[in-house]
Amino acid sequence: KGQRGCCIWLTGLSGSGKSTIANALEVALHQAGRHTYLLDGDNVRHGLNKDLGMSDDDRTENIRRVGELSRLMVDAGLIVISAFISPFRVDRESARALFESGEFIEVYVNASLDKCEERDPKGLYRKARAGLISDFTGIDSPYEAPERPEVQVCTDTNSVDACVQQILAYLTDCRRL
Ligand code: GGZ
Repeated sequence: KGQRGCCIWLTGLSGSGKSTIANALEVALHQAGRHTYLLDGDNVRHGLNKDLGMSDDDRTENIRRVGELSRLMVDAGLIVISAFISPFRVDRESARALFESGEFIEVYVNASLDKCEERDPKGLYRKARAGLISDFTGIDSPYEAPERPEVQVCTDTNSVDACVQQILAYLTDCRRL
C-alpha cells in the first residue's frame, strides 16, 4: 500500500521563513523515505498563476487554485508542502474544506513584522516603505493570523531546524509519518 498523502500548509508574512522551513522540511521527509512536492510562489506564480497579481482578489484566486492543486496531489499520495503568505483566513479555510479531516495541516510561521523587515531578504519591505511597491502584506495589505493552526512555529526565537523538528513531531503524533 502506498503512503498516505497530506497537505502541510505554511502561512506567514513575507520573510517569516516559510520557504526556508519548507525546503528543510522537504529534505527531512525525503530522508524519511516520503514522496513530497513543494508548492510556492516561485513555481506557481511564474506558471499556473502567472495571470495573477497581488490585489486581494488575485491573492484569493491564487490560494483557491493552489488549494485545488494541492488536493489533486494529495489524492496521488504525495505529502504536499504549500508555502504561501495566504493572508486571508477565509481563503485558508476554503482550502482546508477541500480535504478530509486530518489531511490539511496548517502551520503558522510566526515572525514579528519587525523581524521580517529586518531580514528583508529581497529588499521588498524597503521598497514597500518607500512607496515603490503597493499592496504589500503587513505594510498596506492585511495579514490575518491563524487562530487555531495545527502547528505554530516562531522563527523570531527558534532555529530552522527546531521549527522543522516541531512539524515532524506533529506529523508523527497524528500518524502522518
Ligand atoms: C507580499 C509580495 C508582494 C506584495 C511581491 N505583498 O517573500 P517572497 O516575496 O519571496 O514571497 C512573497 C511572494 C508572495 O506571493 P504569495 O503567492 O505567497 O502571496 S499570496 O499568498 O498572498 O497570494 C514576496 C513577493 O511574492 N511579493 N509583491 N505586494 N509579497
